[in-house]
Amino acid sequence: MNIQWFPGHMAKTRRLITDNLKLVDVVVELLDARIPLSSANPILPELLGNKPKVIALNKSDMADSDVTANWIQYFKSIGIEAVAVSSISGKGIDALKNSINTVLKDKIKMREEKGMKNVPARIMVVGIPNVGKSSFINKLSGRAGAKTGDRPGVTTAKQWIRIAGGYELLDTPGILWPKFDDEITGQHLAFTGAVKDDIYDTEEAASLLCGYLAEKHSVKLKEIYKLDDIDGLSGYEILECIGRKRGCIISGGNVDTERASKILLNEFRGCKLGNISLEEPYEQ
Ligand SMILES: Nc1nc2c(ncn2[C@@H]2O[C@H](COP(=O)(O)OP(=O)(O)O)[C@@H](O)[C@H]2O)c(=O)[nH]1
Ligand SMILES: [Mg+2]
Repeated sequence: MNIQWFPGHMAKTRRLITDNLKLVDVVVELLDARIPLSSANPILPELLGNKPKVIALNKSDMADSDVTANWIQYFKSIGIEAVAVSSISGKGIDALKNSINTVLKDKIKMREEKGMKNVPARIMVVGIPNVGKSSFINKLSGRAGAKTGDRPGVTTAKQWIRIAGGYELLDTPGILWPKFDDEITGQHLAFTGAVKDDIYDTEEAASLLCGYLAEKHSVKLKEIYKLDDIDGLSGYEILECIGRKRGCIISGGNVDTERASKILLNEFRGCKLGNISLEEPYEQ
């Protein structure tokens, strides 16, 4: 599932997206609502030029809804249409269609004036791996099994999926790479499971997550793992406390921090600590 982004892949991806862009009226950029900055591709704006775009903040069911609302407000303030969606529940899909109509308003009007009625608005979905592109395409199109290409740069016959309301969706999403060179981005991708624990080792990711949670969500962290005083402890030490509470003990009474790491990361990703957004607008 994980894609290694070599320069060759990146060049092919660029070309593929640029080619497909010519066929569509609007692009839906899928971002993870919990990490709208880290789940964004750095060169997308350059690829898109002035092609109309709508941002879908996906996995909003896992994000802090107040923070997501702030993000939508923020994007609005810089002239970008954004909506919160969940590709699991289908929440926000209708709002997304409205946003597409909004950004295509002039184009639709122009087509009508030329007597071109009922021309479907053609949509392409783009996003980094695991952001939910296949799930989103399936939800938007109301079809069941995922059958979308998951390899970058692989050209397949283009299929258009008809969607109620006068749209056609390209069944192959554009798969973009995340930012590689930013440490915080890497951490946020690792915490949310967007990358399969391969840019950080599990213990490093879990220790960093403990540090973050102790700083921003200490009440919840202490409650869920029944921790006493964690003031002044390092992320790794907190991880050890969590391991001890969860019975992750190896011979000699030491904590199995590897197991504790997996527990914490799984529970964080499963929202056991609540709906936590890792990134907020205006604090960049
Ligand atoms: N909770 C939640 N999970 C989602 C959502 N969208 C996708 N997922 C999950 O995220 C993972 C990656 O989704 P997928 O559609 O394969 O992502 P893709 O790699 O971008 O095509 C899967 O486990 C999905 O079930 C969503 O809106 N909410
Ligand atoms: Mg996919």
